[in-house]
Amino acid sequence: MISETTQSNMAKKNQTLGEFIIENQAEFKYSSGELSRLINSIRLAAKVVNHEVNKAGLVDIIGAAGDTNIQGEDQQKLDVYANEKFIQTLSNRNIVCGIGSEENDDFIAINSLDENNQNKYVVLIDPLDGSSNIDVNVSVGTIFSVYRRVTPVGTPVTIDDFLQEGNKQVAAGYVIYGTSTMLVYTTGHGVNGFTLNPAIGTFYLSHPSMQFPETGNIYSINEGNYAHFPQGVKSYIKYCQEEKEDRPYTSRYIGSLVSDFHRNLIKGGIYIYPQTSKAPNGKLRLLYECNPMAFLAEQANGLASDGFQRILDIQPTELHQRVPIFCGSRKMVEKAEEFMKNS
Ligand code: P6P
Repeated sequence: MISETTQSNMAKKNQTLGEFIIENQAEFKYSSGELSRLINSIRLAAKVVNHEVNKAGLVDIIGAAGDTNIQGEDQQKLDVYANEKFIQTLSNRNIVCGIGSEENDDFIAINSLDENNQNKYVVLIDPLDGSSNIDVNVSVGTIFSVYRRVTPVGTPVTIDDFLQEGNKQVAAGYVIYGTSTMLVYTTGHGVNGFTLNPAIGTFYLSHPSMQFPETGNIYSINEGNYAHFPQGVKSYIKYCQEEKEDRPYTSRYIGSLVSDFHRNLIKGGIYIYPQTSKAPNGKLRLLYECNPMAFLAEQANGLASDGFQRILDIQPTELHQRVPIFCGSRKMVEKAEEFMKNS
């Protein structure tokens, strides 16, 4: 006997992203269709970037970044290209009043001189995370985070609109350009995954109501930095490697946050980028890497902390600040936090 929930999820499978957005629009308490239009603009940019990312392997034919391709067009670095495409589509829909990006030192104000600018949302993006993997044909991703502005509508957007705690996000998600291209996002009502059918350029609901398994046996961390890790992380790694009833765990590290997170979300696991003696705040950025992944993790019944406190409760102080992150299956994050606290 299939449960009602499974039946409803099965019924939803193969729904298109467009249908899903319309059907769930009412769930979003501010909804006047703006958030839906925002997600739609991310969908469009994801398809455009996907097309270029998948061509990257043909660089020898179409020209490397900085050269001109066979059409005589300037070949751009893919992360620059992705950044431009997401900024362009987000700016064109008259929904967003500001964008913060890993690729831009300062935030970008959209139509800020127009006092009729009624746009209510700001977006933070890592347009192509893990882009160094492109040359070796490893999956990469786009990460996005959405807030309602805190300054009055119709006034210029300020840094305060971006420096909001992660628990104020109204939407967050990622695009993973892998063996298939997926858009995985939340608006605070669970996490849903959509797979692109490139033949017709449509995203279909392939992973409804995604949830982290409560525990798992995969740990993702760059063990090359072992000598520089805090003692709690060193002890947790040794715990993962012990010969016990449920261990040793498997070590899997792709070097692409979106890919490691996505695999752990499906199979169970923990991703850790801790502080080190060389990088006292870790490497990952709070606003457009850790906060969106933490929102997704918690919406998928997982956890995300800096080893001591909830990522989503950290008060940001600057646009590109870094924080340590431990995120994934609930019981695995709790165990790692235990080692951090005891050390
Ligand atoms: P390291 C990619 O540059 C990234 O931001 C994440 O996607 C990835 O998990 C991490 O950095 C890899 O960093 O220092 O292990 O090469």
